[in-house]
Amino acid sequence: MTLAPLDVALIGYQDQGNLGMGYLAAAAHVRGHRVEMFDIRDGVDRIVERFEGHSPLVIGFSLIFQAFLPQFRKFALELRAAGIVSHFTMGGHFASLCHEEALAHFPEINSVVRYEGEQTLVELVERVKARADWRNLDGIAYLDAGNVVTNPARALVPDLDSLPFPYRPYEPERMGGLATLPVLASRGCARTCSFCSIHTFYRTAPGKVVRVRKPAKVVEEMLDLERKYGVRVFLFQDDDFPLWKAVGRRWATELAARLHESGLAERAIWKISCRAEYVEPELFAMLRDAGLFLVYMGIESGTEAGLDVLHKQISAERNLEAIETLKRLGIAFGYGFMLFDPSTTFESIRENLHFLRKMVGDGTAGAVFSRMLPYGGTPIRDQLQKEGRLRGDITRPDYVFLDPRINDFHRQLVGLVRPWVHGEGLSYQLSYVVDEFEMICRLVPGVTGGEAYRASLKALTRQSNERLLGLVEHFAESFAAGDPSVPDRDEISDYCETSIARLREVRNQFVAENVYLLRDASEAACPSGPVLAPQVH
Ligand code: B12
Ligand code: SF4
Repeated sequence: MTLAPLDVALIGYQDQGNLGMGYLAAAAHVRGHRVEMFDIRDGVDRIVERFEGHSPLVIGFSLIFQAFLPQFRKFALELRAAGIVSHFTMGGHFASLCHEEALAHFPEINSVVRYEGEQTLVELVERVKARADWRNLDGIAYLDAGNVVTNPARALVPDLDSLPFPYRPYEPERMGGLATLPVLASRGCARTCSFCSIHTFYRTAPGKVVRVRKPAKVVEEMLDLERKYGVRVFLFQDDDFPLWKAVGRRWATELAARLHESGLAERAIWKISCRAEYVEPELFAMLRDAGLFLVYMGIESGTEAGLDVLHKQISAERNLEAIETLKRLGIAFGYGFMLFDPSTTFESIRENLHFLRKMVGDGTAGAVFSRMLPYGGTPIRDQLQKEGRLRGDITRPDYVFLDPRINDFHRQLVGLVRPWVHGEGLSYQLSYVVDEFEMICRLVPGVTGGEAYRASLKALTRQSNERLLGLVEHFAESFAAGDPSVPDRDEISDYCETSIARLREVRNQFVAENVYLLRDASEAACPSGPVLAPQVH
């Protein structure tokens, strides 16, 4: 059967379901437009094939990460070479905040849609469809004879509940065999961390920065996802889950009450990201009883100087207190931590390692850390530029440290700790398996061997963390003292590989012991057939 040609094709990364594209597609659908979403990794040929001989009116690129800009441009040029004549547009944080740079590096694009794109995309498609002039639309920028034209920014969506639920034409990803999908309860963040593009994105556009959905609508969407896809694990992707002050507590109390009323509190679990100062024992005990199982926090630094440079507006002690509270309440946690920021010294590295030991030395989560990167549109990037310390380019925004020895130290350390802290490194695998176990404990009653498994995971994580943190500490000390020797890379790789093999063994044994229970839970969760907890490979 040949379908009508597409009005809009949205192209981007679809990991964990891309909510930005889902919201855009839904907004265009309700206005009667034919929209499909494509993962850029499908490649030009497969995507063009799915256009069935017709160029869509508009192709919208969703640039979630600025480093992908050259890849998106190459992709667009290949589409053109394949005869696609659509209007090309692009949106996302970088495109919105640095539209001039985006247009300079991708001059073939017809327009950029800035900030929240639902309304602007719909109007753009309608103009293109009617062969009307789109150049005077609010919310866009474009090149006119090489000059950037920036139209007035469009106001943020005032009422998030006025938006249709995101379009999700895909199978949910699975953890422990259980279906998971992302949801949003709010957009925006009231804080002003110097390295973050989220607050600048929402503050630069006119309108209220933080907007929160009604708990009833959030639960309605969750029930809808449970019914359609058997979702048991909801990942809230809010920039900062709305728990701030009395108003946040009231909102959370209503959400919890509605989750209990609907029965979801007993059938489903959920994860949030939030600031550490919201983590109060009573509030979080209530949220845990309504299904909260995992909290991600941007801890970022264990030194007051680092927290200051990053403008986190919180103390290291308060961050630790939040972690301790979560541990006591039995809620799993993940965190972001920037061992390297523009203020880094050997002394701050030492203090940060001490902090990480306090936080995860007991093996409750894998030790992870990164280097702060100066993304486009962030205050710290502007500051570094003023100081003449900004380096790199769009794909690799970077800066130099004040102590030049840290530049060399960082470069060497990155190679050494890669087996732990790259995307599939040991620390992340440990945390993944710990989170998966927490999910299983909450959703699959009656598993056997759980306590022994938990103890093994904790012991493996503790050993790994100690090895990693010890390595960084010794290397930093000897490097600072002028010792040129570097730890043995092969030994490190062997250690991480052996630990991953051991983790796999322990995990697969637990799965094998509980195979029927897990299969039943997965079958109940998935209307389209059972999916067993995958083995760790
Ligand atoms: C969920 C999330 C993820 C998820 C899911 C990603 C996905 N496929 O959607 C995962 C965990 C996979 C992820 C991974 C990464 N992420 Co991420 N992620 C987020 C997060 C927290 C929420 C995204 C979201 O759903 N927002 C809600 C929707 C509704 O908003 P939106 O995406 O902005 O879309 C709206 C507008 O931007 C606009 N728009 C967007 N695209 C388009 C396209 C068109 C055509 C139009 C018209 C409009 C438009 O309209 C949308 C609707 O209003 C954001 C922070 C944030 N607030 O956006 C970071 C964020 C986008 N991630 C970020 C980063 C760095 C990454 C990683 C590179 C991390 C890493 N080191 O691996 C990877 C890259 C992965 C990839 N392959 O793309 C950065 C990007 C920084 C930058 N300036 O480039 C952000 C901004 C967080 C931050 N401040 O550090 N991420
Ligand atoms: S890092 Fe988190 S708390 Fe800070 S501004 Fe960004 S979203 Fe808000």
